[in-house]
Amino acid sequence: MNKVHTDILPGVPLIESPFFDEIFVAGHYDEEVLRIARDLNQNGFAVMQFPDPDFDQLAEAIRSSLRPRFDWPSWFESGQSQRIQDAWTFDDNVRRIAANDGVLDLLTILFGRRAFPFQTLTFPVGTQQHLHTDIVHFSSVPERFMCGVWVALEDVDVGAGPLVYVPGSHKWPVFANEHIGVDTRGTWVTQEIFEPLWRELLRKSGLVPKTFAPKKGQALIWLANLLHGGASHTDRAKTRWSQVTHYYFENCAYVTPMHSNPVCGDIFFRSLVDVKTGESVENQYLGRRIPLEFIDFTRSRSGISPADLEAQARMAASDNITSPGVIENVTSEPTPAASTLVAPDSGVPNEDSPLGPMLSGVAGAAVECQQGGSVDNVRDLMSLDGYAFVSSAYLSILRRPPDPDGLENYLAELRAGTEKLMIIWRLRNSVEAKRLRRDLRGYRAEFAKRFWNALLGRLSS
Ligand SMILES: O=C(O)CCC(=O)C(=O)O
Ligand SMILES: [Fe+2]
Repeated sequence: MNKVHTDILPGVPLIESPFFDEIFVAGHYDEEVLRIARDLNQNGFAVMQFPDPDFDQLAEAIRSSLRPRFDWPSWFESGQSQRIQDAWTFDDNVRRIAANDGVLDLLTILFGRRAFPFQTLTFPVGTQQHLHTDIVHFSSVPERFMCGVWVALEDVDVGAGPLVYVPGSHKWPVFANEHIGVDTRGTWVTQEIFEPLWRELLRKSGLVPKTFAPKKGQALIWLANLLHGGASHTDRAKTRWSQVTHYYFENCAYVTPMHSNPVCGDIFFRSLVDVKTGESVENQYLGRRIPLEFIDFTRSRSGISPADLEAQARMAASDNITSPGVIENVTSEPTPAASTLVAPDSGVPNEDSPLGPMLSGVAGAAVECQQGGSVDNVRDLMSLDGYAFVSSAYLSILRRPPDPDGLENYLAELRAGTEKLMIIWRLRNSVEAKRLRRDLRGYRAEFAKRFWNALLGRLSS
C-alpha cells in the first residue's frame, strides 16, 4: 500500500478512496483480495466463500440450536418475518462466524483500519425488508467505515426471500435528515422517512436490483451506502437461514444519523461491544477518545430532550439494586415460546412481485413519543404501552434508555402481538441485565402466573 495515499486521506476507506487504483495494485495484494477490492470499489458488493473450513457444521449447529426459538406456526400463518439480534451473546457458533479472523483481516486490509464485529442478526426466513442503506442506521465519523457480511447458512431458493442489492448505488451521496428535510427532534423515526427518496433514486438512476440466491457458505459483503433489502418470501415451505454480521472500524465515532441532528447538539452515539473480545469500544475522533459525558449529553435519544433522558437515567441508576443472586437462577425458569422473536423492520409480504414489499413501503413515519420512566415493579411496567413501555423497561431493567435497534425491534414486536412479559423476560435475561443484578418486584409471581395459565390452557384444550 502506498503510504502517501493513506497519509493524505486517512479518513476515507481505502476501497472507496479516489486513489483506489494506485493503492490496490497487482503484486501488493493477493489476487483474491484484489478481486474483492475491485468488486467493492466498482459495485459496492463482493461475493466470496466464507473462510471457515468447518462452515457446514457451524451452519447446521446454528440452525438446530436456534430453530426452537422461532414461532413457526405464526410464520406459516402470516408470513411475518423473524430474526434474532445478537445471538452471539449466547451462541458460540454465531460468534465464531462473526469473529472469523479471515474476514476481519480482509476487511482491515480493504478499509485501512482494524475491523471489529458489533452486531449479528440471524434469520431463519427472508427479511422482506424494504431497500435501504445501512448508513442511516450505522454511520461513522469519518463516514463509510462500516459494512455488512451476509452468509447463507443453507442453499437459498429464489422463492425464499433472497437478499436483493443494487450494484453501484454505494456511489450515491450519503443522505441524512437535512437532505430529506425531516427534522427528527422530538419524534421517533424509522428508516421509512428515507424510503421515498430511495425509490426515486432507484427509478432515476436506472440501476437494476440484483438477487443473491447463494449456496450454503457463500457470503456477500456490502458497503455502508449500498442499497439492499430482502425480496418477498413467496414459498413459506422453504426457509432462508442466514447470518448478517455488521462491522465497524476502529478509531471512529459511531452514530445513527436518522436520530441525530448534529448542528442542534443531538448526536446519537452508539455504545458498542466488540463481538470478538466482548469489550466495549470507545467512540473516538481523530485519535482522541470522545468523553462519555459529552456522549451522554448529546445523545438525542429519539429526539426527546437529553435533559429529560439523563434525569431519568440518573434516577434509574440511583434506584435500589437488589442483592446479588436474585437474577442468577433465571435460566431455570421455563422459556416462553416466543421469547426471541423479532418482527421485521418494515413492509408486509406482497405476493404480487418479489420486489413489491421493498418498493412499496409507507412514507413519512415520524411517531410522537411519550417517554416512560423507571419503575420498580412489573405491574407498573406492564400498564404502559408502546414507546413508553419499551423505554421504561430499559430504564427499569438496564438502567439506560433503549438503543435504536432495541427500541425498533421491541416496538415492532409489540405491534406484532408479542406479550409485554416476554419482552421483560428477554431484557431481564440479557448479559447486560445479569451484570446489573437488578430485579423488578412482582416479576416472578407474574411469570409463574403466565406460565401456569398457559399450561392449564394447553391441558384443557
Ligand atoms: O437479509 C436481508 O434480507 C437483509 C438484511 C439487512 O439488510 C441487514 O442486516 O442490514
Ligand atoms: Fe441492511
